[in-house]
Amino acid sequence: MSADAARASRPLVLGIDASTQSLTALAIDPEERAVVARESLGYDRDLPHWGTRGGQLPADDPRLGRAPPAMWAEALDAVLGGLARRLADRAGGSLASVGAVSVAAQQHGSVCLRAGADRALRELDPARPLAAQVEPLLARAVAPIWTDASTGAECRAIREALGGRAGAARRTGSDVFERFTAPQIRRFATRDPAGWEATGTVTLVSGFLTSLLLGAGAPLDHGDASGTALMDLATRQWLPEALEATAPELLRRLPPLVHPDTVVGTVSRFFIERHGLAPGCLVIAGTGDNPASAIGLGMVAPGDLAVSLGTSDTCFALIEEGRVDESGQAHVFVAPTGDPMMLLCARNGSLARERVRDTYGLDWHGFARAIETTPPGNQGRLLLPWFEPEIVPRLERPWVERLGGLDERDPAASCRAVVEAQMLSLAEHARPLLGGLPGRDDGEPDRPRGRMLATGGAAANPAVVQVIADVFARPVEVLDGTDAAALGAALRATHAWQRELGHLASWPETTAGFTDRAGALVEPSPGCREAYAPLAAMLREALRRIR
Ligand code: XUL
Repeated sequence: MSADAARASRPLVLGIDASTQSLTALAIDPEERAVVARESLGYDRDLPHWGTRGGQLPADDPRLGRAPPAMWAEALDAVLGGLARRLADRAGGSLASVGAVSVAAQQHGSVCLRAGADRALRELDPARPLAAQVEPLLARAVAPIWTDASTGAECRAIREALGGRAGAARRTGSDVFERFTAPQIRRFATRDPAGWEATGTVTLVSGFLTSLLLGAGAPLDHGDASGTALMDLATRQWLPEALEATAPELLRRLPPLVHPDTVVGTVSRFFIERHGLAPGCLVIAGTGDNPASAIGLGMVAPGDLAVSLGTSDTCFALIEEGRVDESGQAHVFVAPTGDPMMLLCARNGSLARERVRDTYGLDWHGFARAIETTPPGNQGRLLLPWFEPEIVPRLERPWVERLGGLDERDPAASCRAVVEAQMLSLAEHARPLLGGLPGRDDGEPDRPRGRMLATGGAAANPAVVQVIADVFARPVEVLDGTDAAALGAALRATHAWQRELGHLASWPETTAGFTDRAGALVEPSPGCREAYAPLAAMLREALRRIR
């Protein structure tokens, strides 16, 4: 056997990420620690007959966020076909070498399947496309997704049943948010009782796609279930008070809950005959894209923290057991390691940076220069960056304000001021869950900390990364997170598969070689804690005033 052929027949693992706008599959070789094939499809561009824009269906009401689940099924079918061809091009490889597969997907979205869908899934015809066979199984042709903001009234009702913001956060890990699954189910069951009656199973996007792979109803993992507002974070069981406040006879419609590291079965005949997967290929419980990304970025120990700078900025971290944010801004989900993880999502990310950059007619290079020519802490000046309504902090209306005498005619100070305000806001809102951040007043001693990562488009800008290191007072590694969720899914599948084979690989052993640092560590500047304490206090004061 040639070296190429030998490599092509080595066991592979598959990770699939169904994100808002695209579906991506990665095949990895866990032994060689390499991604061996990638296939990706964008819904708008590659499946235009569904009529989506940005992966969702256009709607007159801007608060609605909807997508057709049958489109995700078609994407899965197409991407696996494409991936099989790519592997064949690689010295005759095939999906038959795949030992395990797992799905990551956009969080919170709910898919309603008709009673009896289980049997139909088992009997899918491999000679026919998947989407056409899945469509009749849907009790609701569209799924609400995480961009939906139409459920304010439903959130209030469920929040009240859970004892208000703090009560909801204590019980479920988060306050009840519009995009979370429980208020979405409540809205559907109330407005379309016949549709609810016809629903045999209500599952998440990750659970839906995992069910397709299994040819049977798949359990949900604790990670994705923690974004439903229906799971008791302490016991990791469905929470009776939340079920009752959401919809009648909900429990019998919900899948069972499992630890993220669970093998839930093997792939169905459809995928064996249509795409050439092996009969014994294991299916690992699916999870949300954020928990999967944590693994895909190599965040495997409590204290590991990442800031991802994109259209929206997110900050996530593995945290200690038992912490929640009773003010209801930050979420606590369950990470694939089983540890709790914090997630903060700020909408005014690159948009706000671009607004300020464009005001002064700069390009990104000029924006970086502006930051470099001003000192950390910006001599006490800050620019509140909420050009659009914000998620964290919760703001229904835009709020842009220059503080500490920041002069509009000063481009350099303004560029630094917007980035510092964004990072300070993330740090400030992470504080109840992390402790030990600049300007803290919780009196906690410094504890040993893990890795801190920066990823996403703006992390390519060294001046911005330096601000992150300074504000968080931690050395920062820059990582390319483009396929973090799909890679995380593949690494989760690897971990669970090895466990099934009796190899108890640790998480650092599983991720090593895939998520290691590429570049140099960016160290915090000397004196940054002192420089940011007054700004952190100024931001806290502004937040009190705004609320
Ligand atoms: C997280 C959230 C989004 C989606 C995006 O709470 O709503 O990050 O998971 O795919």
